[in-house]
Amino acid sequence: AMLNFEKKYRVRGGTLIGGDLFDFWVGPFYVGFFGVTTIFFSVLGTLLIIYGASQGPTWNIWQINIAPPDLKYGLALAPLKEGGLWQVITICALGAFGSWALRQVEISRKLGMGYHVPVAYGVAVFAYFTLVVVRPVLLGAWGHGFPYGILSHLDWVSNVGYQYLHFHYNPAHMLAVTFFFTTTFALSLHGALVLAAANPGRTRSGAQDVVKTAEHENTFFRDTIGYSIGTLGIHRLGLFLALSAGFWSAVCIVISGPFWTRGWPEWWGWWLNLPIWPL
Ligand code: BCL
Ligand code: UQ1
Repeated sequence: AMLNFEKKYRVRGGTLIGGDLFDFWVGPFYVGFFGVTTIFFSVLGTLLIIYGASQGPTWNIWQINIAPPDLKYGLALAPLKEGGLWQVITICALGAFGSWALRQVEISRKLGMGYHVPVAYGVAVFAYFTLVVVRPVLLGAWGHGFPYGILSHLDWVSNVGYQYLHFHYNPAHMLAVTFFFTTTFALSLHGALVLAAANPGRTRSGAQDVVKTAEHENTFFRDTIGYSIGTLGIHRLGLFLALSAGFWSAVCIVISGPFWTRGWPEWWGWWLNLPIWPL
């Protein structure tokens, strides 16, 4: 079923590749060339994960693990059951994530919108790409990628964290964590403010009040903290905070090893070494 206004937006064109060949919808979903490649890589990747699980010791969903190759394979292809599967699954994942981003671009073009959505999603893909490609390549072995499994990837994060003694001292990790927390704080303020304006309750005479406007939203924050960033501004701030969280996450892991090999607490020696401290 199509909503009455949908037809107007279901325009041909805007495709990046293949012209009209894949320019079609299935039910409510636009497919396109990159819809086809997304499905291809997702299905293949998922089947390979299930196959990998079948070759492992458990079907316990928490314990299933598909590990990257041993470090001895360096940056070469490994035998399928010794990390090769992880390598092919990684290619499928990147194929699917890249296809998904390009499908977002095609839909943005159809609708005459900016590319903000694919750019934002691209930052999450960039963080994943940094974990499984950039850092392993810089360190010289695919074995530095993280294993695919629920508990196993948590173990990897813990182990890699303690390898640098105390990951909370990683300055880029500090920024990433702070941006993640600030993002949730900003979104909670925004969600609360919008709902408060949209659900005004009753007036003092007991009648149902009408929905408030952006002027009331501005006034709330001017009364509270003397500043309102505005209805467009809060969305710009939210995008900036969220993208910064993903960006600094990628930075914090790519510098761990390729740039700094000792404990992160020790990195702060630069501070103690400033020539400003009395003997
Ligand atoms: Mg730490 C990383 C927070 C303690 C070691 N840590 C991170 C960051 C984040 C964070 C900043 C992970 C988010 C990220 O990369 O997003 N850490 C954090 C916090 C604490 C913390 C808040 C805390 O103590 C309160 N960390 C510690 C302790 C260390 C430690 C001190 C362990 C002992 N931390 C590490 C290590 C790492 C982190 C090591 C990292 O490698 C990681 C990091 O920065 O990685 C970059 C980015 C987002 C992504 C990577 C997701 C990408 C998603 C993709 C593109 C799409 C997926 C689609 C999906 C498959 C589809 C599913 C289909 C659905 C079912 C429909
Ligand atoms: C805000 O100022 C604003 O503009 C009216 C919003 O738009 C609806 C908001 O959601 C929020 C949270 C604020 C307040 C934010 C800051 C940074 C002062």
